[in-house]
Formats: sequence, C-alpha cells, structure tokens
Amino acid sequence: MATLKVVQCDITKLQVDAIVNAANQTLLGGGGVDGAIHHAAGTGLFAECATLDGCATGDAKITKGYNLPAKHVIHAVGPVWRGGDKDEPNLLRSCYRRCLEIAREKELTTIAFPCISTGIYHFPKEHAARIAVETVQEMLPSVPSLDVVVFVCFSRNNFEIYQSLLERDKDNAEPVF
Ligand code: AR6
Repeated sequence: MATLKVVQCDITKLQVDAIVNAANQTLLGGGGVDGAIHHAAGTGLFAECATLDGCATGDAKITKGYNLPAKHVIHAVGPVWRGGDKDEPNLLRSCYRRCLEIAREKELTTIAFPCISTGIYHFPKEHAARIAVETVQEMLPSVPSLDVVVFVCFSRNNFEIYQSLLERDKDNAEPVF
C-alpha cells in the first residue's frame, strides 16, 4: 500500500505522475495554486482545460502536465467554506475521493495534493487536513497502483498540521522529490 508523505514546497516543482490542482468550476485558471500551476504549465494547459466544459464542485478532471515536471494535472474543485452547514465537508471528501478514482483508472503511481479549499475558499485548515488524510487512508487499499501520496503544504502552518496528523511515522516528514 502507498506511503503518505508531507512536504512543504511549491507543488509545481514536483516530478510525480500527477499533481492535483485546487481549481474552480470553470477550470479556466485563477489565483493561488491554480494560478501557479497554469503559469508553470503554459498555454497548452489552458487550451486543454477549455475543452473540458468545467467541473462540478466535489468532482475532478485530468489533463496532461505540459511544461510541468508532473505528467498530469488532476483539477479538483473544492467547496467554498460557507460556515460548514452547506455540505462542505462531504464535498471536500468527494474531491480527494474523485482524484484517487482517477489515479486508479490511469494506474498512477505517485500523486501530490495541495491543501484544497484552505486558501481563497477559506475551509478551516485543521478540519480540511483531517478530511484529506482520512479520505486518502480509506481509499488507499482500493488504489493498488499508488506507491506514494504526497500532501504538499505551502505554509508552515499547514505543514505542522499534517505532520502532527501523520506523526506516527516521522519519516513521512522528509521531502522525497
Ligand atoms: N504549491 C502548493 N500549494 C500552494 C501553492 C503552490 N504553488 N500556492 C498556494 N498553495 P488556493 P482554494 C496553497 O487559494 O482555497 C483559485 O483562484 C495555499 O497556501 O490556491 O481551493 C481557484 O481558481 C492553500 O493552502 O485554493 C479557485 O477560484 C492551498 O494551496 C480558488 O482559488 C489552496 O489555496 C480555489 O481556492
């Protein structure tokens, strides 16, 4: 079964089978990690995204990685936090699940997730991290192709939250790529 890792870095630098993008429903780019991914991938990514007809919240769609070191980008649309009673936790869980279903279909071996919805969409960080780790752990047995799942934290704060959730295995804190 795959190993879970947590790293603090820019996800656009990772050489993995797929990096996950925290996109919006248009899939046509934006700020935050979405902006960084489109900037690094180049216009080919935008052109492919424009053919996808958007994406529902809680769902995900895959493209090629273009100029990124990653082979693919899985564009997931997380929920905007509106207080917690608008199905936000389930929608966030669904994002992680859909990304791993795509990883299974495409037989990916390495995948890197950003902290979906915890920036511009304001999902509380600890709650989001718990959902991310629990959902990935639940799904792993059903995605046999995966060797490594990386949780990529841009901020020190998120890094520490994930580290404490994955504490039982301190080696997980080491950068791997
Ligand atoms: N590498 C890794 N993580 C990053 C990077 C990076 N280069 N840049 C930011 N983060 P956000 P959301 C972290 O706002 O909350 C866009 O406009 C950031 O610190 O990117 O899901 C989309 O188009 C945070 O922890 O995504 C949508 O409209 C996490 O990535 C909207 O923002 C997610 O923050 C989506 O908002």
